[in-house]
Parts: sequence; C-alpha cells; structure tokens
Amino acid sequence: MAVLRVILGDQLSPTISSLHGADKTKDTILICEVQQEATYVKHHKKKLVFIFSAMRHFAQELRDAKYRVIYHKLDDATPVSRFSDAVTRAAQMGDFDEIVVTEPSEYRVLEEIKLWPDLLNLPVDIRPDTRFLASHSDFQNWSAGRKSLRMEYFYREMRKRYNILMEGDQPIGDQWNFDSDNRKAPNATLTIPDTFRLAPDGVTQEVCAMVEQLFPDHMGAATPFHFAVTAEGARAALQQFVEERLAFFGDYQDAMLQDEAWMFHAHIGLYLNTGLLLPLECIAAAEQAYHRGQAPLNAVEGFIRQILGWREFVRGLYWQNMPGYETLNFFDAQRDLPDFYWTADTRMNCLRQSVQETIDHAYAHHIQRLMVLGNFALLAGILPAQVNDWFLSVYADAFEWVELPNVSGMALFADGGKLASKPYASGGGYINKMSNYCKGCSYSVTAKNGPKACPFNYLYWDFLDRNRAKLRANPRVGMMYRVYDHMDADKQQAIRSDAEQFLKDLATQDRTP
Ligand code: DLZ
Ligand code: SF4
Repeated sequence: MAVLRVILGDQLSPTISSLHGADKTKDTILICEVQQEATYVKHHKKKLVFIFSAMRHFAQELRDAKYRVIYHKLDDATPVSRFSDAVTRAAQMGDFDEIVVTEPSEYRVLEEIKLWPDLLNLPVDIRPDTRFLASHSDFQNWSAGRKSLRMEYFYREMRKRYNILMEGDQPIGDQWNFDSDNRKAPNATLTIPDTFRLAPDGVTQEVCAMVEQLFPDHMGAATPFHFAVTAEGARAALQQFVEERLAFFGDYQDAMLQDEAWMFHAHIGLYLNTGLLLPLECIAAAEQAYHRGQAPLNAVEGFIRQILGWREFVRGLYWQNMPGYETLNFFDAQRDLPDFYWTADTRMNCLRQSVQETIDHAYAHHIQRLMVLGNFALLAGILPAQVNDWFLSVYADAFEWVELPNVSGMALFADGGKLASKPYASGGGYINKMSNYCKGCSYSVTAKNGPKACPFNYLYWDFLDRNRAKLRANPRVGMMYRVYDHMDADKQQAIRSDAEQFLKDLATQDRTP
C-alpha cells in the first residue's frame, strides 16, 4: 500500500505522527510552499524566510534519510495556490491508496483538509499531533464541569502528570508559581547577552531573495537574517539561552529597556511552534539547569510554566472555542488599527520602540506585546480582528492557535473572560515602572491631563468609564471604579475630553499622536 504523507509548515519534526509507520520504499512525502498560506495575512518577511527555509531544510533531512519527497517552491514555474491544489497534483501523479496527515494546528487548515476525501476520492487519516503534551481529550476532561478555566490549575495538573519540578506529590520549593518574584524593575546598567545568531547558509540566502521578490510590500526586510532554520540550530539557540540568560529570565520577565530588543527572554517560540524544538526537551533543559545550580527556581519555574502550562492551555482553549473565537468582541471595539503599528511613526516612545523592534526582528518580547502593544489596542478600543491580523502577521512565532487566545483572550479581553479573569489594562505609570521608555518620550508620564500627558493615563480611566456596564461587577476591577468615582467632576471631564481628542486624532491620523 502506497501512502501520501503530507507535512505542513509547522510540523517539521522527525517524530511527527504522520511519519509513524512510514515505508520509505513505497510512500511519498509532500511538503509545499503555498500562496494562500503565505498571503492570508501579510506575514513579516523574516517570518516567511524562517518558515520556508526551515521547510526546505527539513525536506532535505528527509531525503538524506532516504524518504521520497515532493517539495513545491513558491518560485516554481507553476506554484501551488492552496494545500488542496498540491495534494490533487500529487494524487494525479502517483498511485496512492491513502493520505496521512497530522492534524493541522489551525482551524482554517483543518476545514480544508476535511474536504480531501471527497476531493480526491481517497481515505484521509488525520492523526493527533502528539507533540503537544495535552491531547484534545485531556483538555476536555480537565475543563469539563469547571465554571471558569484558569491556567494555574491546569498547569498544576500538568506538573504532576509529567513529574516536572516535583518532590513526591509536592512542588519543589513548596510553591507552584513564583511569579510574584518575577517583576523586577529593569536597570539600565544590566549586561544583557546578545541573542543567538546563525549566519544564513545558501538555502536561506535563496529564500531571502525569493521573499524579497515575491512579497515586497510585507513588513520588514528579509536580511539581515540570523534565526536557526534546523533542529540542530534551534537546539544550539536553546542551549545558549539556558547557559546565558535563563538565570535572569524570571527576575526581568516584565522588564523593558530602550534599544534592548531581546532582554533575558528565550527567543525559541518560533522553533517550538514549527517543531524544530519539542516542548519536553526545552523543559528538560531548564529543569536540569536548576538541578545543576545554574539557574534559580523562580526563573526555571517561570520558563517551564510558559511551555507546560500556558502554551498547552491556550491550545486547548483555541480548539474548544473554534470556530467563533476569532469574532468575539466583548467591548464592541470598532476603531481601526492605527498606521503606526506598521510604521512605528508615533511620538509615544514605548509604542515606537516596540513597533520598530517588531519591524527590525519579527520579534518583540512578551511584555512589550502585552503591556504596550496589546494594552494600547485595548484602551483605544481597536477592532480585535485587526489587532489579531497584525499580531499574526508580524511575529515569526505567530500561528493562529497560539496568537488568537493570547491577543483576544489575554491582551484584549475580547472573549469576555474565557481566558483571563480581568482585562490587562494599565496606565503609563506601570509602563514607567517596568521600563525606561518614558525618559525618552515627548509625553510626560506624570502628567495626567492636557497635551503633554501620557495618553495611556487618560485612556486608562476613559476605558474603564466607557465600559462600566461590562466591568463594574468584576471583583478584580471594582476597586478602580471606586478610585474613579472619587475624582472630582472636572477631573473626570478632563479625562473624557483628552481621550476624545486623542482618539479623534488617531482616527483621522492628521497628526501622529
Ligand atoms: C505560516 C505558513 C506559511 C507562511 N506558509 C506555509 C506554507 O507555505 N506551507 C505550509 O505548509 N505551511 C505554511 N505556513 C503554516 C500554515 O499557515 C499553518 O499554520 C499550518 O499548516 C497549520 O498546521
Ligand atoms: Fe509610553 Fe506614556 Fe511612557 Fe510615553 S510617557 S513612553 S507614551 S508610557
């Protein structure tokens, strides 16, 4: 029996379930660069280079291992428009009895694959993606009967189940979560090691040229390019993180510094989300560093929680709520995304920095995404669909299953609380506490009203006031309403008119706020 085994662009792991039981003498593997996937949002050029180069390298590794591989490039004479196009062509050329594919990570692609049995008149075996540590039914079983789903409880179950950082049935350090230790303010004298950099090989250079030629109007530039594009390279990046940055990862998790794009973060999301790294190898590397005394518990626990807890949790939530999650708009936010998310042309230094680093690297770290870019979109009432499109486009690690719950759930609260217990809203004071951005800003973070005032300050109160009916009953927000209600009427009026003027300017873009 001859099988066509389809491997998608984020399934670049030799252990992928679609390869289980493969017969190298009879089966064919299909990997394809696809116009529809490259353009359904305008992915950053570095994201496209990373994915296509990683796909080409993976295809070569499979050929070296004596698999028969069909690979379509986007600059072939007749490029592939959709996945279905590629399987149709392959099925016409070869005599296959079955198609095998690992379930795609995104709902949109699953819907397409479900059409294949009729389209091709062949059985299609859609296998579970066993690279994730919680299966769909694990998540269903855990969530069944719970009124609200909170990552923390899910994470504790996962810690026990995988026996990670455990002493018997108790967490090492007698605490499950050390996040309260992980909010150190940054210090401009910190020495921050550079991120991992690998010189592009010939394959990557070819892809860079192709991407510049085919997608000239996408964000950023293909070069300089320094991401790893193979599992071997990704492992070296992980190792460098563990040796050089993990020890400080916890302390400075929420810290931002002017012109420091990488901080102490791991920069491995893109490798994990395409399969160049597997979750358990990242967790093991960090756990070993703790046991060797190389990194403290708050750092190691925080890092492991992102992978074993958060990543698995958002994936569960995504599949439980699709389709439909992408349309949720709890606050009925209707404003268009400002142009400066694409250009960095704004006088707000925190946003200018975060967007510029995004343009330069197809990367911004966790707290820039949440506290600056997401927070602003929340306070300014930007349409969730446009914010999601932006996040999905610009980050090399962004795939819908992970991006959508992080943006619509965590940053925008557009899901009304399926993922988070309250909106992550903050004024300029918290950005100032966690960064040195305000020093270089033409707005004043201490001014609350007037033309010099930091827009986050009045937008924060105006957001709460505008959404009172929806948030008043939330016990975690109630206290802020008591503060607002104690302000005198003139102050409240100043907040309203500053916010109104700012948002009007934002909409007309007749000046860059
Ligand atoms: C994100 C992406 C891009 C840009 N291009 C491709 C592609 O050409 N071929 C491919 O197989 N996958 C690509 N991907 C990933 C898909 O959009 C999608 O995230 C996965 O197929 C879901 O498993
Ligand atoms: Fe951002 Fe406000 Fe600080 Fe400027 S003053 S950097 S806008 S938080």
